[in-house]
Amino acid sequence: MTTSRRQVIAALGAVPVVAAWPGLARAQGKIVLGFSQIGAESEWRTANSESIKSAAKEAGIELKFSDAQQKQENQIKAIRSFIAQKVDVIAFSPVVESGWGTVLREAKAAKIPVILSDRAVNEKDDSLWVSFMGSDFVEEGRKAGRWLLENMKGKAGDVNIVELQGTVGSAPAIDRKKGFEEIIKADPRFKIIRSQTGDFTRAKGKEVMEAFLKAEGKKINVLYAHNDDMAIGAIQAIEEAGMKPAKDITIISIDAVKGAFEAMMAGKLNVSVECSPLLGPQLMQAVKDLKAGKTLPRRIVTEEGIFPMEVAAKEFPKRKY
Ligand code: GYE
Repeated sequence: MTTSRRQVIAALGAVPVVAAWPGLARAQGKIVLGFSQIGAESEWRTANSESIKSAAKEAGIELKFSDAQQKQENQIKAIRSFIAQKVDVIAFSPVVESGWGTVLREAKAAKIPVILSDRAVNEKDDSLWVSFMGSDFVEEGRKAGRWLLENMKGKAGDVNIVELQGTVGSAPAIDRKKGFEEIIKADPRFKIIRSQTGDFTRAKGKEVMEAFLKAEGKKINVLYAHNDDMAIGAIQAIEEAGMKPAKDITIISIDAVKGAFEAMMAGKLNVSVECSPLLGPQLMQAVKDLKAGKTLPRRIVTEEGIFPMEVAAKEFPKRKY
């Protein structure tokens, strides 16, 4: 299995693909990949779609790309249409974790292998997909928590945190909350005083932060946002309330997209934990490997770092998304 840059492969019980999907190795001509994308809710998602489209082109794979506008029902429709079109491989980024069993069984019955891209599903029967590639969201939450603990060492008294969660029921929202809480519970001074979804968008992030500020005002010491877009929306709300982002309120977010680097260089965001959307090349490699009858690792984890504002200007020119 070839991997693109900085990808670590963990082969957790590999599946014999040819035996499981007999039609595939026999397929002729250009490989057809059906991809169901969540939508265009964030800078991350836009970069992810772009990575998939350009990698498909480069790999000579015919891509049927469908945008679900953040609705699970649209993703299910798209997957059914891929099955009807008899594509070679289906890949998708599930907007939420649950509710995929029926459609995945339909794909399996049609002998079309499914790759989960970016987000996981919560289904007991793990024979319904051949591989899951993407980040470790729990670890991202832990990184955010560790940074906070380290950077609040000198502060006396309670640390009041407000949390902007991602899309309700989505893997990154569930896991980023879990990883963060796991770390901060080590110190009882750290308290999440408000937590609400901002659906991973700037507009919602701003709106919910306005409500937090109305309710808690100067009590808020820290904002933990599950993605950069919500943090950027919240920064606007904080400024409009006459407070200084990254100074009056410490701000932590996840993704490390260019918009976050710009906010850090402007001194308005303290830190962003990296989550790479550049999954296209490894997805196309996986599709080719499947077609060649190779065995895919069950889990392909993206390797990622963390960027505090102090290094933002130096790192910015190297950023690809
Ligand atoms: O962090 C967020 C996006 O699933 C990792 O979805 C992805 C998340 C990403 O909308 O910005």
